[in-house]
Amino acid sequence: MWKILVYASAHVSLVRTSPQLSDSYTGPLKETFNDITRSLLEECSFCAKVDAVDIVPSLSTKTFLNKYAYTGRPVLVTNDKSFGRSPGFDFEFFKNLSKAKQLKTCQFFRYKTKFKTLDDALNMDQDQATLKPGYTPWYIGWNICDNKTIDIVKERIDIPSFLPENLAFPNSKIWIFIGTPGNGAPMHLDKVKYPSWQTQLSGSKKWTLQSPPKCIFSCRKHFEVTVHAGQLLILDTNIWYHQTKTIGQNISIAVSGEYK
Ligand SMILES: O=C(O)CCC(=O)C(=O)O
Ligand SMILES: [Fe+2]
Repeated sequence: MWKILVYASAHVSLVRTSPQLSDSYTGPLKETFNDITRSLLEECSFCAKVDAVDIVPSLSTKTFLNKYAYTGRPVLVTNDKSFGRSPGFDFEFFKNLSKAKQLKTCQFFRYKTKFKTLDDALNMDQDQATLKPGYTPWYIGWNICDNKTIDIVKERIDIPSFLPENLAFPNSKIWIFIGTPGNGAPMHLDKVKYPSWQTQLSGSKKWTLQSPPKCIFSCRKHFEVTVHAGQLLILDTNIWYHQTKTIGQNISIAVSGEYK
């Protein structure tokens, strides 16, 4: 059986434009081949027609639901009307929540920093937090999953205007990513339950997206898109490999949630 599989998968790589064995051949090899090809085509259909990340000024709920929400097609929205409700949503805000013991998290990403916990990170040296010359660079992320904290934070969040409220926050989690220029998250694939939106609240961040290696013959491999303050990205982080890097001079702050 393994021989058949090896043989069949070798052929999958060779026949991208004609994914069928000769019509005159029937038998187990053809079935296996067709199964593998069909499942690869299905699994790669989300990226097969993506030439670049779509960039649109705004989205209606209808377009969001029909074209992007569940197709895996990423989109950058540059001028969504939700933006601007949360001017005080910054490092100090989280630092104060942390001091008041109101910031409960389920997951903390320290990335390249040495901070052991989110409280440690938010308690960093003031010069480091405010990017004074000579500061040590940092980039961190975390997930707020405590309902009380979520309610406090939600009041200040810019949920995309086109996202129906009953689809937002299916699992009551909010993600925050903050850091200094030149830093970000390494290339990875997530295992969260749903696709995500992420709003850039300040600074700018370059995203690099990659389609899965198994889609090498169906999809473009590499995409880049820069998200500036006031813009938001819709991305299924479970199917797109992704990496980020803060660019420009300012601290990058972004808030993210899933939708079902
Ligand atoms: O914003 C970032 O730097 C990383 C975000 C990320 O990995 C995610 O939303 O899954
Ligand atoms: Fe991620």
